Amino acid sequence: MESPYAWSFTTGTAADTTAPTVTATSPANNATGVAVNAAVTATFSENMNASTLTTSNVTLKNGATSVPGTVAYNGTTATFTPSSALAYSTPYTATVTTGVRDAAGNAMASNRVWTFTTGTAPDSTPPTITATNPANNATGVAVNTAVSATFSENMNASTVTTATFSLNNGVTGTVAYSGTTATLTPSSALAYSTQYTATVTTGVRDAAGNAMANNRVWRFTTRAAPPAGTVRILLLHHSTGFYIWEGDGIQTIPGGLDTYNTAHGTNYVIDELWYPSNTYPLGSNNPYDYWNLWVNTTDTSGQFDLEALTQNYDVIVFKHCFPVSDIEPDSGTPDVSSGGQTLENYYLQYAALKTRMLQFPDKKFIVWTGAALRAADTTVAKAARARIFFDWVKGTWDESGDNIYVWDFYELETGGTNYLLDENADSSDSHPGSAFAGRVAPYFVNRLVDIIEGRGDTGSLTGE
Ligand SMILES: [Ca+2]
Ligand SMILES: [Ca+2]
Ligand SMILES: [Ca+2]
Repeated sequence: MESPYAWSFTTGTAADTTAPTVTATSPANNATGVAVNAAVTATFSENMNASTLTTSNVTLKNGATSVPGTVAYNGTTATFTPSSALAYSTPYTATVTTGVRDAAGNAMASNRVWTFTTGTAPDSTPPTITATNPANNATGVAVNTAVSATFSENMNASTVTTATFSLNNGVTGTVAYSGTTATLTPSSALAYSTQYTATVTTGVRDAAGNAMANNRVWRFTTRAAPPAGTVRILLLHHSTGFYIWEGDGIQTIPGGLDTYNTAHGTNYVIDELWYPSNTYPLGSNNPYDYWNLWVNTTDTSGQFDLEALTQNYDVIVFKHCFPVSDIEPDSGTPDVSSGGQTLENYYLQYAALKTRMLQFPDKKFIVWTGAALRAADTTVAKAARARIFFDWVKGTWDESGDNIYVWDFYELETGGTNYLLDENADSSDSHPGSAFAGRVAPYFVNRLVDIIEGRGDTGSLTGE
């Protein structure tokens, strides 16, 4: 036998029967903030039959609307390129259908579907200034004020500088930016009674680089200089007034005024006086009693009259204790010289007092509204009359431009109701409580200082 003949061979590979898959997509499924010029790609697990990668089998839709575009195939990646930019903030659905086949003709087992959402439109809106402090045309502005501008949106902080935010009159200072607010802090106090112009230029830009459309310019005027000499103030009161004078033992009227003097270099000196004194037979401080002592002037109980009081004081503060709010119905026969506590009599007495105080134009008078009664200490009708009276005092009787002013104690006590609120009251009666007194004593000081310094007609009536 001849030698055996040996040979070898290799069988061919098995035919490809494995379906292709999509191994990666771009954008990824559920991607957000996708660029509107992004291409959409699908990468397959193997080489594909390029002729099957068509716009029929690789699609992009917004809802039911097809996005026009072209499909290219390279490597193992099919790319759908939209004909134009996608819309902002819009969801899209990409699909590769089972119409695509691998090189051996195997179809994908199922459609591959994924979604993504494009990003928001870029900011092309110029920023604006929504508020300024001081406001345009503000008057009585403190000389130690900072000046601020609040923008409609976040700004590029590096554009908010002393070059883009400034005050005129040679003011130097620093500019800070925080939140959406730019603040210019002058290096030293502004001048009194001076108009300033603040400017924010179009050099400021929002975070996207948009400039303001126009410069923002506003003006304000600083307050007048405080009186240089001593201002003497007298608070006439009975018990309710003294409760506020003492405050809560920490916040007091004289303490608050001392603090103000120290901070502002002023010399406002306040005294208090139980008035009328106990030698006055009626022992009360209702509207009738002030009329009797200041207008009628026939009292012989040794009370200071208005000439005597104004000889020693520049500012006279007067008030009533809570019995003033115990107001009876009108009788129909108003009488200025009646001690009857009716609206008709109060109106006449206040009118006469006003005429009298206007005879002292170099002095200032402050009437302290109230006091009010607790609901438990009065009736609905009496409390309603008290509300009518004190609304009349501040809304009708008090006028701008004269030497008479109001501190609206009644509003602080009642919180807008007709009654001394229980939480503002002493536990036993309609006297103010200590916590309330401590809270409002600084308000009185604010109001007093406003009036002394010429802001009586523009400042808050409560001093808050
Ligand atoms: Ca295959
Ligand atoms: Ca903007
Ligand atoms: Ca007035």
